[in-house]
Amino acid sequence: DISALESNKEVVFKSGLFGSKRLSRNERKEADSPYFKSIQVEIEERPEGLVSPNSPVLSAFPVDENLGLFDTLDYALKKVITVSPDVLLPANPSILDGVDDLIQLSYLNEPSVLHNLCVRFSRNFVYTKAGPVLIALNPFKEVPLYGKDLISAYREKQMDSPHVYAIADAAFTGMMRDGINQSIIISGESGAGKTETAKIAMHYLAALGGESGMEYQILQTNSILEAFGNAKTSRNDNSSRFGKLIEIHFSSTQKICGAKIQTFLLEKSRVVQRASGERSYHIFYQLCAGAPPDIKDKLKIKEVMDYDYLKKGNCLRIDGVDDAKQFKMLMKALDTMEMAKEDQMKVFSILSAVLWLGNIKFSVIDSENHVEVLSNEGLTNAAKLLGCKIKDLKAVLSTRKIHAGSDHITQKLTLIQATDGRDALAKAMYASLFDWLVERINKSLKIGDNCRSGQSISILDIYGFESFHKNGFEQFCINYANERLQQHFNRHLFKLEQEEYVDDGIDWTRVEFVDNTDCLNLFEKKPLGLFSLLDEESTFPKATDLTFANKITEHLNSNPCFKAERGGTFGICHYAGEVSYDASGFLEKNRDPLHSEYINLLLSCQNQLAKLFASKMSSVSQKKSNHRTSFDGQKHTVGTEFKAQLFKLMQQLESTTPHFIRCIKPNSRHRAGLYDSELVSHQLRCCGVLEVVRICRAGYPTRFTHQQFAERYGLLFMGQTSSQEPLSISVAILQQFNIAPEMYQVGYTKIFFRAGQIAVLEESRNRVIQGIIWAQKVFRGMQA
Ligand code: AD9
Ligand code: MG
Repeated sequence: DISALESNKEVVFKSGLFGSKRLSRNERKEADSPYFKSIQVEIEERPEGLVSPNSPVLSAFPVDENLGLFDTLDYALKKVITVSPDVLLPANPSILDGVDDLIQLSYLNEPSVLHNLCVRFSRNFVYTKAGPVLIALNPFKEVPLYGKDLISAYREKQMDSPHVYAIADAAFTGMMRDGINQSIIISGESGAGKTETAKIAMHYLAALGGESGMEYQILQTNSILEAFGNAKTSRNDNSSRFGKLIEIHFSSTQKICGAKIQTFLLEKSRVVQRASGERSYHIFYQLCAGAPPDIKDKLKIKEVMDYDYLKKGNCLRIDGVDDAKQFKMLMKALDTMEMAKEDQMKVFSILSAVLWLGNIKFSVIDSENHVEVLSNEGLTNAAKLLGCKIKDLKAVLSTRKIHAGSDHITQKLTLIQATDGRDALAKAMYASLFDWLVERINKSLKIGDNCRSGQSISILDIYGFESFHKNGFEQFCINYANERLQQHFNRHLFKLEQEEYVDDGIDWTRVEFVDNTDCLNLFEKKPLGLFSLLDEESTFPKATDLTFANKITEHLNSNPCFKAERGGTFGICHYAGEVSYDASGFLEKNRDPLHSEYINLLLSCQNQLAKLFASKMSSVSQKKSNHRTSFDGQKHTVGTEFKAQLFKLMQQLESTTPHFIRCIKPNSRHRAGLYDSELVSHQLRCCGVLEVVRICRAGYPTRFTHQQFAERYGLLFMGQTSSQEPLSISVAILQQFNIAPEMYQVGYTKIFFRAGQIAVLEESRNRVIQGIIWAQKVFRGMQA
């Protein structure tokens, strides 16, 4: 801020690159100019993001005052860097270093926010508030912030520093006090700590509301869902591949009396394929490593190495994870959920069947690539586990019946068709198993009669915004979900912030919230929105991903959030940045076909779970075919169902008081103590924290009660007031310092300041205190 320079004020500088250093009066004199010729800035040397405790010092000289360019000389590195003053931003006075709540910062610029989080992170304070939002930095190590004693301390209000416990407590208190259901909405990118944060919140609520033993069951659901729904990815060794909402119900005596879990869009493609270095779902490896010999024998379970589905991705183990031990814990968790051993065996038999399906191989028999199924161990074991005839399984996997009038023609499948069909069957079985487990868990956690109060706290752990080098249908859905959540976030934060102004009676023109309606419309509008057009294209047998990309470009080009691209890709301007999507696979993933012949085969199986899954699939596919021909436009495609699920979720959340937690990943290497400012700033932007901060800038982010203000700055007051009331003193101080009337507002209980205002008072206060100390020294010297 060059204007601050020219006004010759005592200023502190901070930029994306630089740390901060306060200039003393002497340093200013040494600068030998009414303006600063030489600015000293401390640089935080960050070898690959590491915060160095010994920051080398840089000097900055204006090389061309007209251009306002600064040369900075790095004494340590003997290197001159030229920076424009635009990159220099005012830093906060040192009393604000590491504040609990970013709202307390006088200057709310990005570097200040980054600096503040970094200071706290280096002290192991991983939690910081950004107004009503809790920011949680992943420590990637055990931090002494959890446990019974701390839970009690937060419960008894002996602790008030930012924490997940404080958020969970606020939710609990709010629910009890207002009788309104609450929600804790956790977001952040993969590996940022959402799932861990959700568990920490659950532990707090379990400790508060535990009595019946159900709280223990609720905590155990995590082990089960993580075994079946989490996997090692390149970003997180324990990445959740589904979204989750858990609703915890409380009785009128404030005790947990039931819970309900809802899941969203499991990534089922992972069962059959994945990127290199990634694994399939944990449960497969746990089963192979940990199942006792009798189960292994009965269910034909072999080693991980023996399965084609598990060998893909070239990653069989996770460092520091003992799959066998995890399996024992899973069995315990299933026992806790009171799942009979018999049912557990059924679950394992499906898993084993899925794995063996992957080992089924085809041999090409003619020049048109038609295939036959090879008779191998995969085929016999899969048929045995499913309880069907080998010959039936063979037929379904390699041929298709075509109706021609009243005749049936049997057509051979090509290698690609046969492999896709086999994989679709494996994926459908796994996804059905996952849904069945969730249903089964919900039965155990059944909301009982003592739950009549209807009070609940929901915790949402949903995949964060994703932007990779290549983005597909999964990212498309995930990012759409995040747009919806962002809208919810904006609305509530604006509302809450502005309500405080209105409640305190200050003059306030409502600020409309930053709107992402355009982007949501781009997805949702009928008939010309992304989902509708995708559905339409999905019904044309001849359509391809390329014709889909062309079609949306043709119809949506005028939407400001759509960016036309060439070659089957298209861009969307999300609130968190522009993402380029590759349309390949969109149609197939949206249709998610499972041919009725597979369903019929499963229906004829002796394996009871397989049969049950098939009857569900059959009713879904019935719906699909009915609705395809109906006029209501409601299609049962993956996209449309996901959209409907989200609508329901948003409605549910809308009726609750929300509490937001934004998880941040401090580095991509999963290392403790490493703070990569660039990565953090990217996430702060993506998850809208800077937006909240921006909103605060438009408003009055600094606030003191009249009493607090009079106490802190009373010593600056030179004159006399008619009354010793805190409010009179406060107003007199404001006048003495010529604080412009538009820079503050006096409310019934508080004084509200615009960003940056308090720094002036704070520095005067420091000078006065320094003066007093100096005078005392002189006085003592005179006495001596
Ligand atoms: V994903 O979108 O599901 O891929 P999450 O859920 O955001 O992701 P997760 O909670 O799984 O991330 O955290 C990743 C890893 O960070 C964990 O396995 C822990 O090793 C580590 N972590 C996260 N939070 C904490 C914490 N509060 N304390 C210690 C943590 N370690
Ligand atoms: Mg997770």
